[in-house]
Amino acid sequence: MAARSRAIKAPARYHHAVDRPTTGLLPLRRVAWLVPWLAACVEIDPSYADSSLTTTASTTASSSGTTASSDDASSSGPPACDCTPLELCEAGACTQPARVLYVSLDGVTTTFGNPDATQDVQGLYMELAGTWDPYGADVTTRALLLDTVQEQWASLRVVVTDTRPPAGPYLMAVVTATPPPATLAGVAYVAYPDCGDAIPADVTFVFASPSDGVGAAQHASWVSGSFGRALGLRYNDSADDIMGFGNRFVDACQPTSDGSCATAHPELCGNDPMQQSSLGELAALVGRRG
Ligand SMILES: [Ca+2]
Repeated sequence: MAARSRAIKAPARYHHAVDRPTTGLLPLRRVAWLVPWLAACVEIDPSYADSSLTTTASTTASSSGTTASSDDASSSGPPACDCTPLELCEAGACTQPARVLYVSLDGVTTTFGNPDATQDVQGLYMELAGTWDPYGADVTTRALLLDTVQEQWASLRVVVTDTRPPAGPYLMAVVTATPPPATLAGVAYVAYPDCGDAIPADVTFVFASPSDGVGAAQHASWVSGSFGRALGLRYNDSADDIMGFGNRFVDACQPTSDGSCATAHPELCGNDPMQQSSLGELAALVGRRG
């Protein structure tokens, strides 16, 4: 079992930090809190067993269950498909995504163990076993969150949904208005740095509320960042990149800022294991949409 590590995601222009305690699950070390007026902008990466999580699907598609998946929305693109909400539309045909990213917004009760999103089992911290309130947003805010996450993954072969898929594997981000436990105070999201994406059904936590003053768009970047960690992405200090302080996955090599694991595809960046292209890594893992 890997040593636990955690990363702290700080607001823009501030550095997140990663530290790697050498002992087991507890206690956590307190994360530095850098911007008091901004709500939790800290991310923690525990490093014992867990799996992947998935992100959203299109808001309307997943909620209504009647419309096709997300990428047929544009009027001038390829022919629309009559796909199920958990399919992609690629070149006019319905295809199976490489990953399903489930954004859990309606509350959940989790247990601690070998991670399995389908069973609400998280392997992050024992303190994260319990009942978590819904995100609690109105329809518009909820749609903004989901649409933003979907846009952030739009070029990749994933489906993002806020409706729990009937079967796994899928990743799950628990977005909850419940504050984190005291040992995780100030944390924005918690995810396991799943180097090489060894875990297929990660569970991550995003501590966010529509009333926290941060905004659904920023919450979306936390959700996507947590999924990025669950798929093995490392952090950087980019102002643009979700794995830094931005709101999109950047398709360019950038120096990483944490030592959680080697870059999975260093060949994308001149065989430099300390460089990472966030979008390039994700594309290498799940593919780009056709
Ligand atoms: Ca994973």
